[in-house]
This record gives sequence, structure tokens and C-alpha cells, in this order.
Amino acid sequence: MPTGFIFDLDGVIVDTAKYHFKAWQSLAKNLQYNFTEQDNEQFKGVSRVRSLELLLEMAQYKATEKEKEQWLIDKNTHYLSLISHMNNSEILPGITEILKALKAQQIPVALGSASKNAQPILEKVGLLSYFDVLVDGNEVTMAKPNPEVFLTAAKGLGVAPEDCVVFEDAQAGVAAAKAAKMTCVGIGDPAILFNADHCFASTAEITPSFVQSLIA
Ligand code: B16
Ligand code: MG
Repeated sequence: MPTGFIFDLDGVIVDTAKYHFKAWQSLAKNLQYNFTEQDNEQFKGVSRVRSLELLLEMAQYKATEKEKEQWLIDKNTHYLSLISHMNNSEILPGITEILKALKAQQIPVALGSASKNAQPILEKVGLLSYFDVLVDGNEVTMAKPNPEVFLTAAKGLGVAPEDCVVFEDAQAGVAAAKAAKMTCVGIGDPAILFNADHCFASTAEITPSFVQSLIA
């Protein structure tokens, strides 16, 4: 059976964390809370709804259901305006080369992301055609660290979970990949992503020979 490759989006293919940060920060300002880059770390790989819950906990604000609904819309509207100018210059280093190499060998490739905006982002940066399967926040009900997103991606690819490799930048994502019994390549601080099977400080450090070594 071939190896299936599954990529997280934010922090692996593109870095949209800075846009999520700006959008959450402006919402936090309305709650008189000073939302920092450090706070934003906890939001990586986490769903939009859970992110709002975290923000409300940080701001110690008890919101009504109606307020929450409205703020989720406001945050996403702001985020969409911030990403509207994204283009291929925002693809993280080495990612296009990896995707091209996998396509040339007809290796099955999926996206496994918590984002509900994954498809438009891949379109904007011109990478949509490299993915055989897209699983994002619109398809899954259980957020990472639950393995649902990656198990659904493996199913879509027709590859057994044990034969899949996941590229992830978030601790919750690494946990999800390991819960799915997949090989996990962490992108980021090894002290945070210690459960990953391999870890690189950035995508720029992933060599073609390493990628090749993952293919069965
Ligand atoms: P959206 P990933 C995640 O993407 C982001 O890391 C996280 O910060 C964001 O809250 C989540 O997507 C939901 O995004 O608001 O666009 O639906 O890392 O799983 O690709
Ligand atoms: Mg991520």
C-alpha cells in the first residue's frame, strides 16, 4: 500500500496565524482585554468556537449565546478581509517543492485542517490542485486532539491510518495524529511537539531525501 500524506494547513502550508491573531485581538479590544501573541499560541490548531471560549475565559467575560454567535461572525468577517490579499508568496518554504515531488510520484495527498476557510486559502495560494482530498472544519465534528480529521482524510485517500504521515505544527494536531496511529512530522519547537516521530524547527529544514524516506 502507498504512503498517504496528510498536511495541516495553518503553520504547515501557510502561516495565517498572524491574521487570526489580528482578528481575535480586535475582538478582545472590545472586551477590554489585551490579547497577546503568547495568548494566540493557545489558539493554534483549535477550532473557531473553542478559540472564542478561550478568549472569553482570558477576558473573564460571561457572554450570552447571542453575543457569541455574533462575535464568531464578526471575527470571521474580519479574518476573511485580512486574508483576501493572500497569494503564493505566503506559502511556507519548501512546501511547494514537497507537493510537486509527491504529485510527480502519484502519492495520495490530503489536507487535514481545523479551518473552515481551508479551501479558499488553498485556492488563493494556488495549491488546491495538489490535494486529492480536503478534510477541514466543515467536515469534522470533533476537533483535534480527536483523530477524526485525520482518520477521515485517510479514508478519503483509501490508505490505512498506519500508512499515513501527518505534518502538524500544533500540539493538539500531533496528539490527533498519534491517536490515529499515524506517523507524525512536527513543525516547530521539539519541546512542545515532543510526541511527534520527527520534528523540524521550520518547513525550510525538511529535505527532499527525508520526504522520500517516508514513502513506503
Ligand atoms: P477558521 P489548522 C486552524 O487551522 C488554526 O490553526 C486555528 O488558529 C483556527 O482557529 C482554526 O484553524 C479554525 O479556523 O476560523 O478559519 O475556521 O492549523 O488546523 O490548519
Ligand atoms: Mg496548524
